[in-house]
Amino acid sequence: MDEKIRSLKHQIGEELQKIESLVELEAIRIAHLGKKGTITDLLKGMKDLSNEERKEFGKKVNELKGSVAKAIEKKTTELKQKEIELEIAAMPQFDITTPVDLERGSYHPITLVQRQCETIFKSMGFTVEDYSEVVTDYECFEAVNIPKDHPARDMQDTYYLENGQLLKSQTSAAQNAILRKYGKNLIENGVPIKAIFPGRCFRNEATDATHENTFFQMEGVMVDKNINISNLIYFMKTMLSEVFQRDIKVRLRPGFFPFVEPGFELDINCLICGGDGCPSCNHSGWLELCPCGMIHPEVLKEGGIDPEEYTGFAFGLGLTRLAMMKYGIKDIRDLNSGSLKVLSQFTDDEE
Ligand code: FA5
Repeated sequence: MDEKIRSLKHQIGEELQKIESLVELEAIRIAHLGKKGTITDLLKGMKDLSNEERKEFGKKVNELKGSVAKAIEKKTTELKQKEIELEIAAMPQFDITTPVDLERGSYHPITLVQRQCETIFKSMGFTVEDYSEVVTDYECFEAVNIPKDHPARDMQDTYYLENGQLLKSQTSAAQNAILRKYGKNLIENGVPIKAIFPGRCFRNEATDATHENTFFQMEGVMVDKNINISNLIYFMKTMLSEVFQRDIKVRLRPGFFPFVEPGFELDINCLICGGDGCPSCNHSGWLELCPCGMIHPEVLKEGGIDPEEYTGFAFGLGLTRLAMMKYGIKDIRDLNSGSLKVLSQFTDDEE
């Protein structure tokens, strides 16, 4: 009987060595370990043995069963590993170091200048605010000292919605909310209000090389005790020299806006023609870029701030025009064109 066990063990070992697939392995498992398998068969011969021999034989058969099961398990792992290796070898091979020619997206030039201005102003202690594009008549006009029937309303052809609200025609629409948001901290803790708020503006205007009906502005306000025009000029100068990284000619001239007193127009020497005059500057050599001024006492009052105690400046930077000047874009309409040919040429300075 022992001989039978030994030769069966040897036979199974040889069979396991020869096979190369999981299917063959399963056949071997059934042939030897299955209900009608060779190992179960061995037990059938036990009836002719004495009790003692039977015990001994049963133990050996069980050992054989265990070692065969273990060998099959080992072979299963081996064959599975081999199958995976074959699958990998059959996959299409590629070299991950090969350079690829993927078309990269790029930021819109307005996004680029907006981000740059945000970085500049943040470094000077300003916070960046977001504001809705749909506003009320109060926010856009009344709160900034443009009452109903005021002739200044004609300066901006506004898009009105059926519900009486309007599409923001100027970022000054956020001034009142900003004064109210930070006024408490100014009054109670002496922390100056320093905020910028970029945003899209809409005006029902005829378009040309420098006018769009949808364009971006970036409003800025600073309010504290003793703020004066020299503070305003300092921040405007710093912003422009940071954006252009070179000296550019600007001029400041009186300008009328109901929410500032005094008010200024800040023009930039046209960088498309160098000031000689071209369609991009309406042949004047100058481009209106950033009107500004000292916040009107009525606007401060409406924002909950005492104009006897505090003063401040505000500016309304034309971001879209700034992008034109920075990137040498001759016609403002190219910026809203959606043309990738035009827009994909611009990259961030830091890239
Ligand atoms: C205003 O909108 C004022 N709210 C600016 C302001 C803020 C003044 C705070 C004083 C204090 P204006 O309408 O001039 O002003 O527009 C400001 C700037 O936005 C312009 O100088 C120009 O650069 C840009 N801008 C105005 N209209 C257009 C347009 N149709 N297309 C492109 N840019 C425009």
